[in-house]
Amino acid sequence: MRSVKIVLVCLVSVAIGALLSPSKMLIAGEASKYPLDDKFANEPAPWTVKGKWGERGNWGRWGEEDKRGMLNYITPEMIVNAAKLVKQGKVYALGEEIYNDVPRFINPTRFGPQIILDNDGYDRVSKPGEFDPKRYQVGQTFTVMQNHTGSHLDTFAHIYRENKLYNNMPPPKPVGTVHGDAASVKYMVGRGVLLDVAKYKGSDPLPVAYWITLEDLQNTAKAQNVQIQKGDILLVRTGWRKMWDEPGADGKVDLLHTKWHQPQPGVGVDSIAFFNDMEIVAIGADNAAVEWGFPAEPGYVRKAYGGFQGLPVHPEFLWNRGAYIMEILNLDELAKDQAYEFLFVLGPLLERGGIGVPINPIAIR
Ligand code: UVW
Repeated sequence: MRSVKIVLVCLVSVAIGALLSPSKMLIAGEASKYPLDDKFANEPAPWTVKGKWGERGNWGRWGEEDKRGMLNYITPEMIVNAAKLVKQGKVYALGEEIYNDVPRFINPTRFGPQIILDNDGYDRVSKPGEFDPKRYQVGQTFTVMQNHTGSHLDTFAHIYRENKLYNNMPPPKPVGTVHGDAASVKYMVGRGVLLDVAKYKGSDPLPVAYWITLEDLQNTAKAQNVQIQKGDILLVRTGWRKMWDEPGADGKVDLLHTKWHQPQPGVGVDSIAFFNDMEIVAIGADNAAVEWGFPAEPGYVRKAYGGFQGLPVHPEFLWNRGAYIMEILNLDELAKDQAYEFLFVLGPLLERGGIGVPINPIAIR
């Protein structure tokens, strides 16, 4: 009898232990950790439902051959109106400088850009270290870089599903990609709006893994006295940029940029319907991926859209709506000047087959 009791006590303890084990406690805690993630758990992902013009979202909206997606939404009249925001002639460069240690998500493929000085041949026509007054010296460089490092534009071929790109275009191939590439973008000009959420929330940067809600975006706009309009190019400031150069625990330079690589604050799925209703042409931010949940929080399993485990704003913008994403922007100068609406101008390198492209967008007000 005594041994039966001991066995029972053991079983009960094991059961309680299992319930309270770290992984179970994590799962129990997850239900309310990101309530908006829970809220969208049973919603169908917007890119899984039939679109108004064709198979999906904005597919077919501008014809079967269209490669520019939401850029078609911006009319000449909208550009004229955006140009009217230029009052001071003040210009802002929103791109990070490109150098070997440019902010980026570091993984085996996203190495730092290599900008390398060419051999110019001068040393072959005059002695090394001597200057021939009848000649000049020539500096040239070549650049080797991964397109998604530093400030960059995600083009449509970056994210695709069912072996198709936005607008039912064929998937990219190593040579000869002519859809969803940087060359297809041509230009992006329109009304730009900065939402300085870090300032609005009084936390610069926003906390680790902070879910920027639709309410945050709308309240920020209200606090800044600026209206989000249809066809805008929306820039969201999280303040995360400064984390790149944060020292390590020993106070020394952190070559791994550990703090920057914590789960970053970003926009969540509760804003997706709003972006669609407002015909947002592009969204940009000063963090790695614009959206919440990157990099993934260890131990957290995403709930929204039946547990979709990718970054949902990416397929929604790049695949479903034919809209664009810009990452790792420098929005600090705009924020300092409280420049919340401006003419936005981007002329990406017209790289044929380039999926994603380094950018330096210009804001003028
Ligand atoms: C990330 O998702 C981190 O960046 P990108 O969209 O350029 O891949």
